[in-house]
Amino acid sequence: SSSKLLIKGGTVLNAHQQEVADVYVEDGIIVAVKPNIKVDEDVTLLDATGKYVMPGGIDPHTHLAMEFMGTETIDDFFSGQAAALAGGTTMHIDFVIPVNGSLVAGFEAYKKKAKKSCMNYGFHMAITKWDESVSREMEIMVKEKGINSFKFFMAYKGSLMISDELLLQGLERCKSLGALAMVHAENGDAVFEGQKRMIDLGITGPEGHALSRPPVLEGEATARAIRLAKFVNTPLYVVHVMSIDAMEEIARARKSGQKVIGEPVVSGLVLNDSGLWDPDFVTAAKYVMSPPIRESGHDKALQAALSTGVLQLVGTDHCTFNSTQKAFGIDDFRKIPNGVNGIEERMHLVWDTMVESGQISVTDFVRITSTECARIFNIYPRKGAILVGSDADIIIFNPNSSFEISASMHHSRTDTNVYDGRKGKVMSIFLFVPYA
Ligand code: DUC
Ligand code: ZN
Ligand code: ZN
Ligand code: ZN
Repeated sequence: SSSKLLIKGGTVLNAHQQEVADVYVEDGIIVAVKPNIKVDEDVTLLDATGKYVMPGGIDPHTHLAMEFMGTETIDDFFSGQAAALAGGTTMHIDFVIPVNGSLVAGFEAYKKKAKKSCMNYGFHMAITKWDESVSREMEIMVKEKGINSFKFFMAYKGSLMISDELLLQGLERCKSLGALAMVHAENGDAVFEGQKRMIDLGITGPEGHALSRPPVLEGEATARAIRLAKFVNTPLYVVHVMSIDAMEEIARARKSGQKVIGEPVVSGLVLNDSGLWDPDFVTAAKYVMSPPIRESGHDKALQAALSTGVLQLVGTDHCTFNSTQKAFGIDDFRKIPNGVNGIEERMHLVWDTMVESGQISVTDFVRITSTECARIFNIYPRKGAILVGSDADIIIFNPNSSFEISASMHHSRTDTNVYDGRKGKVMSIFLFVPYA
């Protein structure tokens, strides 16, 4: 038997157009998109009149079941994906972390973690050190495992950070394999000095985290990565663009014709640090992520850059730790596990911040939350579109009905939510692909 569904009368949104049409789905694949589709009686009918019908969100940047800073993220592939689905995101791309320096071992470990999955996912690979064997294994990843994007760390001195010399080798390797190089761009040496300064001044609380790694260090590393990518002549993807400083470097490079992609994350677009550093540790520590949430002004500038195409898609860096885990850093902000939630809230908050404010159109919303990610990572038009032949990862969005985001209602396992009290739109999610 087959599953058949007809979504009737909604406004179908794609990145390239909007139209009032019906969407007919069989066995998880979109079979027809046009007005007034007639079907047999065994077809399930859904009335979407007055609602938007659009491709499910794709989050290009998540960390589920990741071991990091002496602990493991509280959301695994089940709870993280449940949260994603509840918020209209039907696919995400997570970062494989190598095991004992081995990419292959890391990949196998993540395949195991991902057995709990209830939706499609993809993988990038984080490069946590650099040597000949990593370089060799990159080829296996690209040719045999389907991983085509590699992230290098310019921060996390003493653990993940690599030197410019090694970053150059990594960029060269990406170029020769036809893979996309990604960077976490903060100057790790300077962050290390900044952290010492804060501790010497007796600033040990969560506010010390932000003060120790200001926007200038993100701007410097972003500029350096862009120039090194230019020297090698290979495209660059800058993850979690959190500051005007970094965004302006990306704008300049793109204007000159260089292939640079900038990914802001929801936290950088909608939060700023005024009022964040509450004297209560737990209240403040939940906001600690890297790069840090910036002063007021960066948020609005990143929104503007997204609306003009200087930045192209929105991720989350969903990386959740509960209050007990955050408390590892109660005496020293350097030990607070870095990361905030967002996989469940991204679609809501981008809609609220960008569409409701009139900064982007409803079709742009689809582009920056879904289509652009599918294009960059080679999964379009199977994902990221409501087109004949695409996967039926479909969301129905009611623009006239809201709810309040809260830690008590969310689906993530974490006990806090950095978006508490904000508004989201009511939506339904339809996923008909069998996920084995
Ligand atoms: N930043 C975070 O906040 N968490 C995960 C890793 C990172 O770079
Ligand atoms: Zn629910
Ligand atoms: Zn990062
Ligand atoms: Zn990340």
